[in-house]
Amino acid sequence: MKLTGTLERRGLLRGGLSLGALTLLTGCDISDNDSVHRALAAMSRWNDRAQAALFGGTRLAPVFAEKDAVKDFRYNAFFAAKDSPQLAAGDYKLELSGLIADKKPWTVDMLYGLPEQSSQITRHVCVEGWSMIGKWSGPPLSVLLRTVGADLSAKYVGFQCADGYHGSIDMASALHPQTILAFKLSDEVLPVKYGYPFKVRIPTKLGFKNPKWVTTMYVTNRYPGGFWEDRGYNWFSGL
Ligand SMILES: Nc1nc2c(c(=O)[nH]1)N[C@H]1C(S)=C(S)[C@@H](COP(=O)(O)O)O[C@H]1N2
Ligand SMILES: [Mo]
Repeated sequence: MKLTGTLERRGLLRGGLSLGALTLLTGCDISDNDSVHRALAAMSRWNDRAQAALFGGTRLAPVFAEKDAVKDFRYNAFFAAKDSPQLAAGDYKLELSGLIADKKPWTVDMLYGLPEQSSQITRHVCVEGWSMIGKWSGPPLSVLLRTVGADLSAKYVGFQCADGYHGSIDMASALHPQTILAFKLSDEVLPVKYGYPFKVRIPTKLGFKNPKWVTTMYVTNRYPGGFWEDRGYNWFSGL
């Protein structure tokens, strides 16, 4: 933490590194695309770890008043809303894999019956340049992780979705009190296009880190990446 603190003060983490600084640090020739790419990827992974260490898992996202919550929420995915996966309560199952003791799949009834359900009015921020305040309700993801005997000392929780999307978060973010399984939006059962039967709502992270239509949850120590992360977005993407 001492090193990251010093770097933070020097503005290195906040401001990013210039190409010149990158050359000095890595000794790589910046006219060579491959080595620049490798160096940037290494820096980015280091930055993810630094951000995770700074985050620590306790900082809360701002919450808003009931009147601020937008009812007609904006839809986003890498395809049109009409093509959203239609998951039916009757045959839906959340599959569990990886470092989880009880891998029995979960039905919608079982999920919706989880205790400690509460509401949050928070801001969703999309990297594509829009943000919106909404009201989501459901239990903390930590309740499910504890109930199924997930290894809480593992590094990552990953999600696979019915549309082929996938994503992963650090364990501290997975256990964060505001990280919830959102079963409702604006006090109504989550509509199909917003991720029915649930979206993992993580107000401390950018919108793309909030997976919808989740069909598998897994716990692992091996870096899982994600749909947008594999295309160059920053993995930690904290707010
Ligand atoms: N399965 C899945 N989840 C996803 C996406 C997606 O394309 N597929 N898009 C992400 C992005 S970029 C955003 S901004 C939010 C949009 O959520 P919303 O439709 O509830 O506003 O979902 C995120 N989760
Ligand atoms: Mo997004």
